[in-house]
Amino acid sequence: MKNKKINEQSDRRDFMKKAGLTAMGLSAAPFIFSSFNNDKKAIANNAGVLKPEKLSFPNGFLWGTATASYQVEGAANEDGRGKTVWDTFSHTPGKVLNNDTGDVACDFYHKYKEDIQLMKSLNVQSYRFSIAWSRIFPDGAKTPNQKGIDFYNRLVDELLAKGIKPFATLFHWDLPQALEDKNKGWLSLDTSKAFADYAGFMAEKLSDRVNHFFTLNEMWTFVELGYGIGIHAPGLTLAPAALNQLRHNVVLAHGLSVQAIRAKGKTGTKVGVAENVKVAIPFYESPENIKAAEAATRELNAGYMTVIMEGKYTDAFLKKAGANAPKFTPEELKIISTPTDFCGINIYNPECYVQAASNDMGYEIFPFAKSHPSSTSPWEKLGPETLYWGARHVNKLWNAKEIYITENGYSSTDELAPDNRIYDTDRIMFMRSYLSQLQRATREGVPVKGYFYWSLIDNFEWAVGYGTRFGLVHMDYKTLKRTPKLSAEYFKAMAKENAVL
Ligand code: PNW
Repeated sequence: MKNKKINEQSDRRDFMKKAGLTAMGLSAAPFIFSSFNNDKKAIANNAGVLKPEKLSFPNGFLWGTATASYQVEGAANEDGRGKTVWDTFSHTPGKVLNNDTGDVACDFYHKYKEDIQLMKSLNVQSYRFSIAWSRIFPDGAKTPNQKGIDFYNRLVDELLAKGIKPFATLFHWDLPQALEDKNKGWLSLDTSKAFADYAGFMAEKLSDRVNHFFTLNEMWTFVELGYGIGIHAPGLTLAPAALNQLRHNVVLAHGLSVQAIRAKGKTGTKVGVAENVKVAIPFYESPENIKAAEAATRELNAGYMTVIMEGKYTDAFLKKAGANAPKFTPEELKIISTPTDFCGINIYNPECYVQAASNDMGYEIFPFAKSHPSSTSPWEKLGPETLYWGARHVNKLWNAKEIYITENGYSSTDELAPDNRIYDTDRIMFMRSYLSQLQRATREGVPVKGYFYWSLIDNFEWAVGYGTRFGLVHMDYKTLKRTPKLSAEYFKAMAKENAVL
C-alpha cells in the first residue's frame, strides 16, 4: 500500500515534469490531480502518463446521422411529387415561424451526392432518411410515380457506393394531402391500409439493397401536436374520443405495415418502429425507484410503444379514457403487436424524474424546476441519463433484443464566427454527456446497435421553420452552402474510434 502511494507520487512528479507544470510553478496545484486520484479507473501506463479508461462501444456499433424528407429535400413541385399536409400547413400564413416552408429546404433532392460525400468525410457509417410517400403515390394510393421511385433508387445506390448503410423510414409526417382530404387523414382506417400498401410496395422496390425499414416516425409527436393541440400539420384539435380512435388507427397502421413489409420484402428484411419513447428517470438509483421508473415509462407510452410491444392497452390507459376509449377488436391488437426485429427510439429529453410511492401507480412524478436547462428548443429539457434509461427500460420492459437510437440531437444558435467557423461547444458538451450515458448502457449489456445523430445538417424544423439548428453541418439557406461545425469534427473522431472522446 505504502509502495503504491510512493509510486503514484513519483508518477505524478514525472507527469508534471513532462507536462512542464513544475516549471510553470504549478507544483502545488493538487486540485489538478484530484479528479485523477479519485477516479479509480484511471491507470498509469509505463511512461507514467495517466490514461483514463476508454469509453468504447461494442464492435460493429453503427455511427449514423438522420434526416427526413420534408425537412431536407425541397423540390416540392418536381418530378410529380404530390402535395402533403406539411405543404398546406407551411403555406398557411402564421402556422410556421417566419412563414418558412420546405419548398427548397436544403435542396437535398438535387444535392444528395454532395451530402453523401460529406457524410463519408465525417466517417458516417449509416444514414437514416425518410421516403416521401407523396413522391411515390402522389395521391396516397393506387398509381405509383416512377420518377419518385427513381430518386430513392439513386439515393440508395449512391449510399451503398460510398459504403454507407441505408436505413429507410416510411413515414416522417408528410402525409399526402389527398388522404387528408379524402379520409380526414388518420381518422380513417383507409389511411392505415393505404400506408401498409405503400410500405409493402417500397419494401418490394428497395429491400434488395435496404435491410432496415422503420414504419412510422414519432407517432406521439405527429398525433399529439398535429391532431391534439394543432401546432403541427394538419393543425387540428380533435375531441378526446376522435383523438383516441386516431391514435389507434396509427398504431394499427404500424402493425399492418410490418406485415406488408414482411410479405413483400426480401427474406431477412428487418422492420421496426422509430418512436420517441417517453422516458421516466429514477431520481436516484435504488431498486424501488428503478421499478417506479419502469412502471411510469410503461404508462407514459401506453397509447404507442406499450400497445405495440404488449398487444394491449394498459388498464390505467383505458380507465383514464373512460367512454372516450378507442373501439378495437382483439384481432386488431394482434396486428398492432406483430413482432418487430428491432426498436428504434428517438430520445432527446427526460420526460420526468420519479420516485417510488405507495399509491395506486407505485410512483410519484416530480415537476421540472423552472430553471432546468434546455436547448434552444424549449421542450428539449436536458438530461443525459435519459439515453441510458431509455435504452435500458425498452430492453427490460419489452425484452427488445436490438435497439437503435434513431434520433438524438441538440438545437442551438450556431453563429458563424469571424473566421466563418461554427464553434458549437454546447453541442459537443451535449454529445459527450449523452453518449457517455449510452456507453454505460452498452457496457452493461443493453443491446444498443447504433446511434443516429439528429441531424446531419440544419433543416426545416417544423413549426419553428429555419429558426433553430440541429445539424452537425451548418446550412446557409441563401446560398445552400454547407459548413461542417466543430461538432462534425467531434462526431468524425468518435466514429473512427468507436468511443466517446
Ligand atoms: C423530432 N416536441 O421532432 C422529429 O422526429 C424530427 O423530425 C425533428 O426535427 C427532431 O425531433 C427535432 O425536433 C420533434 O415539441 C418535434 O416535443 C417537436 C417535439 C418533439 C420532437
